Amino acid sequence: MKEELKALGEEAKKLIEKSSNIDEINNIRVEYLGKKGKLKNILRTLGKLSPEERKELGQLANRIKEELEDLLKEKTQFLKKKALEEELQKNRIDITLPSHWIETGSSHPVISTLIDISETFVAMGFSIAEGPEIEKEEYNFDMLNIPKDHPARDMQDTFFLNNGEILRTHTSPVQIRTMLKQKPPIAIIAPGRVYRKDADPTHSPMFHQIEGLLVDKDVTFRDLKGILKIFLESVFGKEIKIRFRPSYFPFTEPSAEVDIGCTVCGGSGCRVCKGTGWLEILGCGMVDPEVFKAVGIDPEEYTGFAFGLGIERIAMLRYRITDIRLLFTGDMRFNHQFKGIR
Ligand code: FA5
Repeated sequence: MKEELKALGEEAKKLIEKSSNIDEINNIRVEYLGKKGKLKNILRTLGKLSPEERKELGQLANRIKEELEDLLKEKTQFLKKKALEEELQKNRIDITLPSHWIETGSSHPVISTLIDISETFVAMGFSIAEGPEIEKEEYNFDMLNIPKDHPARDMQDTFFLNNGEILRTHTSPVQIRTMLKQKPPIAIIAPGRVYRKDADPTHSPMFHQIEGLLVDKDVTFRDLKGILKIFLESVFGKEIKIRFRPSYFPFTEPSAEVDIGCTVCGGSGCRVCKGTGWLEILGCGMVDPEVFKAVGIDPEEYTGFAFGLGIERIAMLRYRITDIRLLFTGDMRFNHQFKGIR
């Protein structure tokens, strides 16, 4: 029986050594050390032996059992480690490989400028109004005190549509639309696209304007100057040079145009400012009584100011862009230069 036990132990050891996965190990454990296993089977027959032999064989069986348990444990750990290493090897991630490049977009300089300007006016209490780009001549011209035969119509070369409507030449018709549906006090800005037959380094056939309108009792030209100064300083910084030049618009009286010192050349003269050192960025003035009459507001009771500024011009001066057409070509090399500006 002693030989039988030893042979069983050796047999199990060889199997453990040869085993190559956890399932095999588990099977060996059940087959040799389990309740109905081979070792237990031999031990069951111990009863037939003398007490001395029983003791001796009992001790031998325990030794073999402990030895096999240790070997099984050791092999299990070895196989688990090996399996883990194989798994890691198989799914290895090379962290030195370059990652996928995700191209991020950026805000267009015209849109960033439009948002910044709008936010400055909203912070001063103006709300945002909108109007259509396809507009009635009546709102774009007539009610703004520009009758059909008025030479001022030529100031803004117009695109006419077949249905008798036009592409709005400025955002000023939003003044009319607002005053027709809202009674003073009014404080609005109206950003949007406008269209004119116009094309050179500082003029584009489609461009953006922001209209401003403030109507209340006792509004003066001083209020207009103050608001525009706050706005220009917030966009260009306190050191910006500003000048008000007397001008003419049929819908404002008195009227002015505002120029700022050319930020591209610093005032010495360049292509953008056409050698003058100044660039015109907006038109403004006190709302003409004729406009108030056209929308049913009493000019004896209310006064107001209005302004209209060109966003592209402001973006050009802000980012030192020398040709307005660059803003609309969609050339990614140009657009990418403005990443992160907003
Ligand atoms: C007007 O359009 C008036 N509606 C502005 C106004 C509103 C005056 C309210 C008084 C009261 P003007 O045609 O000057 O005015 O245009 C205003 C601004 O738009 C200009 O100062 C200029 O900055 C910009 N602008 C004009 N034409 C173009 C163009 N073709 N491309 C880019 N910007 C332009």
